[in-house]
Amino acid sequence: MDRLFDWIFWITVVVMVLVQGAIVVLMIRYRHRAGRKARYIHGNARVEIIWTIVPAVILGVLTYSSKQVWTAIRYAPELRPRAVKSAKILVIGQQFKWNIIYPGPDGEFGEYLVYPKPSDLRWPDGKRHGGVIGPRDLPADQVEFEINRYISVENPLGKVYDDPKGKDDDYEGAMARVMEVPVNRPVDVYLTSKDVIHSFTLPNFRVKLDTVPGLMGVFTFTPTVTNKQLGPPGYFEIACQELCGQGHYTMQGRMVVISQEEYAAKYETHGGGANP
Ligand SMILES: [Cu+2]
Repeated sequence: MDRLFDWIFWITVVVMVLVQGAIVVLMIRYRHRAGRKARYIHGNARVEIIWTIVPAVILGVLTYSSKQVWTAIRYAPELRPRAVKSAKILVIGQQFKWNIIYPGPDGEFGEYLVYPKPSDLRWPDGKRHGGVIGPRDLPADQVEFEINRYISVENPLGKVYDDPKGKDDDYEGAMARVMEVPVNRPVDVYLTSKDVIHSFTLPNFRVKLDTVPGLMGVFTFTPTVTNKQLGPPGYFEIACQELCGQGHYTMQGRMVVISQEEYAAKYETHGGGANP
């Protein structure tokens, strides 16, 4: 992708120098002189054909190359061989923090972001809140308070606790924690949002994608060096690149690339407790 950036940059530089240079030369050559009259000319078909076809070919090549980069980033989970085991991470954006969730040994996420409505017979987690089994049983002046409490305090991720896929998920302490990924393994980052549109961005890896409420996006990248090998500052920045509210500028996170063994021990062994 960096090669593509370089190509676009240098093509743009060359075109800019040619066009601006031509303007300066023509301005000087045809500056005002007393007694000189303007001459009218018709277009030159051959020159016009050339300056249409050349940019068209350049744009065609750039489009084709961009499409390949885009496919590698966005469709890797479907296109790679089955045998390749990626590391999956679910990121839920919310004002103004990133929630980082690992799928556990089964490699699959449970369901999240399920929240109560005032008309619901039962609370989504099957427990009692506000002393009743469902928001429908609450008086009108209390229901908003209880639902807000559920969303912000009781079950902020809206986790569905009885989803079998989610039983082994590593989700506790998800909010604003450091995201850890294994080196030399494709990392699939699944992205969604609890409230507004954010944009999950890893500037060092040239990948970013909006997190949209109600939608699940995914992109893939492969780190090639651990933070231990790189030295200070010992982490990569996670940024939000969508103006998402007053605290947008505080919505930073950290990502650390660790060894494959360390990652497997921490996030892919049963109970997640193999590491001391
Ligand atoms: Cu944000």
